[in-house]
Amino acid sequence: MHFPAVIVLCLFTRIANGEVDDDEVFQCKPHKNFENKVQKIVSEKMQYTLDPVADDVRKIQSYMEKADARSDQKNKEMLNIEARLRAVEDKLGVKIKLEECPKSGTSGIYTIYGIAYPEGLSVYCDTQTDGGGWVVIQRRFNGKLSFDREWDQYVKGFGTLSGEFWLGLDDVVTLLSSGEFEFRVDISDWEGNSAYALYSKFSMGGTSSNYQLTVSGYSGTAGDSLSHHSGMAFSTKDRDNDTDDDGNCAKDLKGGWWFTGCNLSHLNGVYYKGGHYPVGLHTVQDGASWYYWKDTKLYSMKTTEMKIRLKN
Ligand SMILES: [Ca+2]
Repeated sequence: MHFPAVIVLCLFTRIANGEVDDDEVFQCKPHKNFENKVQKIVSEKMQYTLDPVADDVRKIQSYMEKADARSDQKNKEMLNIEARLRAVEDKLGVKIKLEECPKSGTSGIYTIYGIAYPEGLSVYCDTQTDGGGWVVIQRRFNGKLSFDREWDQYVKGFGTLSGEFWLGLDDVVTLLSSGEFEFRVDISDWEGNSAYALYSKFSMGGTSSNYQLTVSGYSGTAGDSLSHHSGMAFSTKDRDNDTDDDGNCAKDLKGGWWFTGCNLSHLNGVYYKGGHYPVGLHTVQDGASWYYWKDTKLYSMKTTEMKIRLKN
């Protein structure tokens, strides 16, 4: 694996250009002469000398070689590399941005780069809401995509970024690992109203915890319908991790979520056009719901977006 070298080159390229560029020379491919490449970028594009950070660059290179040589130590070495990168940032007086969506321009599909994605990850970015910079992890707006899916699909993601989608738990966990994130939900109903819920803290455990959710620090207009689910593992119809000993919430409610036994929110529920669905016809409350906004679980949202943003 060569991605540590790739990461550093990408990051310095981003420093030099102010953003990711399409310069073929620095398209995140491994380079043998790392120090010279960095020097070239820094001196030509930034008009800086590498001297203040030369030792750091050499140490990063050393860490990269060690990480390459001992894959079992990879994670630890990568932490060292990241620490060194932070030191380089401090000395250059330039902030290296990781895992971020643009904070202006048009919302849509972008490629973001970072420690775990040296060659980039395609995501849908919300560049406008509350200052932009949001990586959208779930988006629904027409009901064409079924969210009644099994564990593996929720882990890997499904749908298309240009349409409705679920980014995937693994990618979300990886993105979250690069720093502290805030979380936002934007929802709208079928009468033209919209609301949001913002959480100042949002994190998720990995696969060994069944993607356990930690969320707090609510503000917004939609009401806090997610803190209730903090501490819960993710469940799908084929992986019942809820607290209902008798039932299977994800199976009954037709979508994956961090169910208790069962829910105050479930944005992956059934997309009922028109919003309301009658009691009696459906014996369970399986709509795409956000309880404290609509004061009833029997209402399915017209649009939903779940998004994360790196905190400054
Ligand atoms: Ca159960």
